[in-house]
Amino acid sequence: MKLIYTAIISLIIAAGSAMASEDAQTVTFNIENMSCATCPIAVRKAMQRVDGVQEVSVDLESNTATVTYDATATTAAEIGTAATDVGFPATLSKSDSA
Ligand SMILES: [Cu+2]
Repeated sequence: MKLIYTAIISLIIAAGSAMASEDAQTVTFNIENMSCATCPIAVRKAMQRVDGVQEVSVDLESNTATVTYDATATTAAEIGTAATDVGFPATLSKSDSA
């Protein structure tokens, strides 16, 4: 009886940690070189290829990209590099670089 009890408790703990494992974080990048309407699409695609990236929204008007990612899977630096590598140098916006 005690064994079953322990098994049930471990199951609950496992389920709880699976839910908490998505350590979502949102950062904003300043993006250079965006000159037309298709540039944001290229930036978005490059960033979304990075494992752990959940959401990318690129704004051509303000030359920024807002990215939500799983901090246990990737880093802001890696996401910025992905955009830089396809020709759009990305730097973390000042308010996020703390
Ligand atoms: Cu373009």
